[in-house]
Amino acid sequence: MAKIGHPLRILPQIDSTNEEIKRNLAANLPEGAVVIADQQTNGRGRLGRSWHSEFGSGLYLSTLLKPDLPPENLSLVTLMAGVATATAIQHLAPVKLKWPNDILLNGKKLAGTLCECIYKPGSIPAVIVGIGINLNHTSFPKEIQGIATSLKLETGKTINRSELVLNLLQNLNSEYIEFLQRKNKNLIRKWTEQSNMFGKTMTVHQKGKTLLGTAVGLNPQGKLILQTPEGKKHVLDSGELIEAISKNL
Ligand code: BT5
Repeated sequence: MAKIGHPLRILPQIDSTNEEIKRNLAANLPEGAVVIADQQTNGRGRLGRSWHSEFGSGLYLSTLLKPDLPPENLSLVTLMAGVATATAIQHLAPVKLKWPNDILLNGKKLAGTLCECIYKPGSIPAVIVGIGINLNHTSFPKEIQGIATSLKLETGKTINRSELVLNLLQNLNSEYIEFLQRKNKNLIRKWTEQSNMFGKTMTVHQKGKTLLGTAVGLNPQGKLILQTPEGKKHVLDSGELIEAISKNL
């Protein structure tokens, strides 16, 4: 396994760090390569959504992994990225993981991860792990003002991006080693410990229907299990929109 962070490129501006990695795949970009940008002009979220990436205020980072594992293990990469990110921030503020890819602080979104798998027949899949963290933003655009926050807004402190990057890369490395060793139970336990979703009531919009239930755990593939008031268990897909009914999820 290559060390995550070698090589490391820091760019003043790019459309999206995930896209930049993707563009370099054909040139045999090595596993562990990292791209960081001071600003993204087309930062991406999941499902075609965008990621607000203003100049100099956030951490916008992507890395390339090439895990030689069966495809069913790859769904856990998002949880791995979440655990590494939350662990890297924990000493600055009490962040919480929200399934599948959010990192919340005081109930607002502080960071998000975007993991993209690229399969090529006969070769190990390329997994691009993108991480966006709001560090020193003092405000957000109207559309996300009510849901987004930054470490500066919540703690009053100015965050040093380089220190956080070092911490994040160390955590990504150690989580990735465990991931390759298929210590999935460990990963799921760590994710669960850093989340406050469990035991809370929430609604889920699933194929045109609304489901009400309590989050009771993650299955071995890292999917969320929701239990309805009648005791029926549903396994959720990550595309489904979850809204907390309880506050501070
Ligand atoms: C995510 O998507 O949370 C994944 C974010 C990943 C961003 C990183 S930055 C480095 C790398 N390069 C990229 O191009 N992307 C990755 P999702 O769960 O779909 O959440 C997107 C939603 O979060 C948006 O629709 C907004 O509602 C909200 N949002 C957008 N920008 C935000 C921000 N800076 N802080 C908090 N919330 C934001």
